[in-house]
Amino acid sequence: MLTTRDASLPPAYSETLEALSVGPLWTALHVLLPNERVTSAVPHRWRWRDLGPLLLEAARLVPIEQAERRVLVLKNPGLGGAYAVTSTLFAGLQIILPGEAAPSHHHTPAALRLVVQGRGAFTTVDGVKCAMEPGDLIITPPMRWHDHGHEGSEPVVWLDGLDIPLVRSVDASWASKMRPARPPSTSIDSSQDEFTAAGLVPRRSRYADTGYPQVRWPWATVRRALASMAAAAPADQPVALSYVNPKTGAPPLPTMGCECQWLRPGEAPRAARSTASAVYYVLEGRGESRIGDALLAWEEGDTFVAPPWHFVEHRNAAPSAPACLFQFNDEPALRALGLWGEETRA
Ligand code: GTQ
Ligand code: FE2
Repeated sequence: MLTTRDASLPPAYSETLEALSVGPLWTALHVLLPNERVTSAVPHRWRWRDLGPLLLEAARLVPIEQAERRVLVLKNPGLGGAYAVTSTLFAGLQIILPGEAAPSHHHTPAALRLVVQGRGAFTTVDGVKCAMEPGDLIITPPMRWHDHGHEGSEPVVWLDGLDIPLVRSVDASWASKMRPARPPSTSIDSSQDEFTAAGLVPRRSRYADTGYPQVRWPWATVRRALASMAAAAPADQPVALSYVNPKTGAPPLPTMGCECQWLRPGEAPRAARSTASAVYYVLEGRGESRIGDALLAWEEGDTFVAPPWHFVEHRNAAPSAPACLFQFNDEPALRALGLWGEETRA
């Protein structure tokens, strides 16, 4: 807590300061500039086993017309009830039923989605139709129109990641009014024709140049790449891939980065910490992660969060199966601000 009044000063002096909207720095200096990095966010895990049934119930209770986006928001227990999973990031689980449509809008916060369950839904990003298969990553960059539809026969759930708390902290959050979703102008996205192989980019794209040539990364492609790497890498070398803009090598979004890590049976890579915060989603397998002093067990479909500057150490607990962890983080934002740093445990 910030102390704004020095009790040793004459009360009249303090009152004058307050009346003039002025405060002493000396009572607050070490809160503003602490000697240790601090965050109120805590490590936490949300189980799919708990949230899956609640999402289905939300789908029964809340019409899509009313909700516009039917999302259960993951609230970090340390952040006082805020709709924030860390001080910078928002995470939520969204559910859509067959035949439903979530109307189109655009906004200054960047968004990404990682498909959790079900087939047949799609997200349209600036007219580009992105199929949603379990494990797929889809981005909706700042100010790009997007809506969601569903042509399949089972509920579809995905994890939404946005930079809403970060954008709000600089008073830059804004969204357009909703408008009804329009039919997409494409039947596929560029991950299906122009970006199907690493190291190859189209000489000339048939898609509009928005600065985001790829907006979908199919899980089938990512998994194949991870499996190849895992088969070849020595046991002491971690297997992880970063999602990038294939034309520039930059992170997929200006503020958020995404990675996928493959843990071989029994593998537990060296603990590391960074000034970034990250939200993890368990694509496959089961294991546990030590985050700071907390030990979080996880299995497929679970989501968990690592606050900034907490040592993170994952372990695949299965004797023979791999474990795959997706993460999104605020590393690009921190790098852009000159605030990024990391260390591995000695
Ligand atoms: O699907 O467009 O979880 O705009 C939060 C804000 C989802 C969305 C969220 C959004 C969306
Ligand atoms: Fe949105």
